Formats: sequence, C-alpha cells, structure tokens
Amino acid sequence: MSRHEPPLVMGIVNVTPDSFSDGGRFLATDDAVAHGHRLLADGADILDIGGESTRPGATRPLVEDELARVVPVISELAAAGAVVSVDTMRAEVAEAAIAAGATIVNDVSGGLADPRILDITAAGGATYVVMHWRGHSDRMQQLASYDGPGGVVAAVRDELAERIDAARAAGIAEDRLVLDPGLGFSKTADHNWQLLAGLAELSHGLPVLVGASRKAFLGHLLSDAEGTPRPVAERESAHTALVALLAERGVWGLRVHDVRAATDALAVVRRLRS
Ligand code: PMM
Repeated sequence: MSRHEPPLVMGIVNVTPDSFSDGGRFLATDDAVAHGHRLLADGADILDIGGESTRPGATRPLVEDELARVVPVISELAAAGAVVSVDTMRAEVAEAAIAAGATIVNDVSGGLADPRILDITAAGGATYVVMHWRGHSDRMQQLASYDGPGGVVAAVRDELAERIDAARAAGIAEDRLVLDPGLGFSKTADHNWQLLAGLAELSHGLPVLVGASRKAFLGHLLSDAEGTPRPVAERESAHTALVALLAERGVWGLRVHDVRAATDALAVVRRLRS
C-alpha cells in the first residue's frame, strides 16, 4: 500500500459562507485555490470542492451562486493537475464542474435531490459518490429514525441499494461507483457509530468513502464532565484515530479537513503493514 492507493485522502475545500467548521474562510476564489494547493502539498489525493453547506439547518444557495463559487476554483485546481471532485446535489453544477475539469461527482443526496445529476455524471464519464441521504438540511434531523429490522445499518444498506440501481440505470459504469454512509445526514451520533462498525455490511462490495472529519458525533464522544461537546477545532486526535482504524478496515477514501493529520496516520498504517 503506497500513496495514491486506497485509502485515498480527499481534502475538503468548502467555498461557502456557512459550513460548520470552516464556513467563510475560503469564500474568495483565490483563498479557496490557495487552500487547495496547501491540501495537495499536505498529500491530498483528491480535492473535494463544494459551494453548498449541508450542515443541519442550512438554507440552500441559489444555483448561480453555487456555480460562481465552485467553477473558477475547480478550473484552476484541475488545470494545476489536481484530481477534483465537486460536492454538489445539482445537475447543472455537476455539468459545469465536469466541463471545468472535475472527474468525480460527490452527490450527498445520492441522486435524490436532482435525479438528472445521474445522467450528467454518466455522460461526463465521471466517478459518482452515492451518499446515503433522506432530505435537505432544513429537515434532515427529523428523518433520523431507523426502526426496521437491522436498524440503521440495514436501512442505509437497502436505501443505498436503490440509489446504486438508479445510478447504474442512468449508465454510470460499475467501476465509477463509490458508496458513502452519510455520517451525520439524518443520523444521530449512535447511528454514526453503528454505521462505522457495520461498513462491511452496507458496502454492496463497492468502494466506500467516509466523511467523519470534525463532525458532531466526535464532539459528543469527547464531551466534558458537564456534557458539553468538544469544540469543532479540538476533535482532530479522535478523527485521526478513526482514520487509522478505517484504513485497516479497507475503506477506499476518507473525506477530511486536516489532510496532514490523515496522511500522517496513513503513513503509520502503511509502514506497519510493510
Ligand atoms: N459531509 C459533508 C459534506 N459533504 N460528502 C460526502 N461524500 N460525505 C460526507 O460525509 C460529507 C460530504 C458535511 O461536512 P462539511 O460541512 O465539513 O463539508
């Protein structure tokens, strides 16, 4: 296992005013591009560029705003040789992103928000990340119930199966599909841990991407004696431990903010294995 072999590190470039951990920091094109270059220098294999915050309660940007945020950043970073993923739920944005050089469409809605995105991805020959999702951010936490047999793992497995079928039916090639359990999207902290423990049961034999970086369930895990969650900026050691454990479980990719911490952890895993 050498670099550029799984698990790949997908560095996050949020070009948004309101993402939960870094909203507003990289809203200007130049700042976002500079951030992308830093992540590449830190060892990112992929840059995931998004212009819509999906944190619980967020409102959606206008499509023109989303396009204006991501397309120039994608053009510059793809032209510089980066492997670029676009984090969008909109077909129109995916289409412009592919034209600008993105080769991965990371659709947190798994094709539910805008089904045409599947056709656009197929036509563009891009890789498609199918994430488990039940609804937009304004109501997603109301949809966090998994009462059927097998609980959250079985529900996510079965709901993802429908989305994979839709992606295949649209013509997305088998070797261009990646699954993501969607940590935090209509999930409680307990659901996230159950999904992480049950990744092998829900993967359908496809490559799996996991996005745990800085999320609230890590803050809850590390709550202080009064029950106050650990702040966003102080969750990295727990996340880095998770990166190493998930590498050992054979995930395909890790979507992270702190690329250096993740690549350091993977260097340890790789060295120990060799
Ligand atoms: N999480 C967020 C955004 N995009 N994409 C994938 N594939 N998986 C995720 O878990 C995911 C995502 C929300 O986190 P952010 O606001 O830090 O980007």
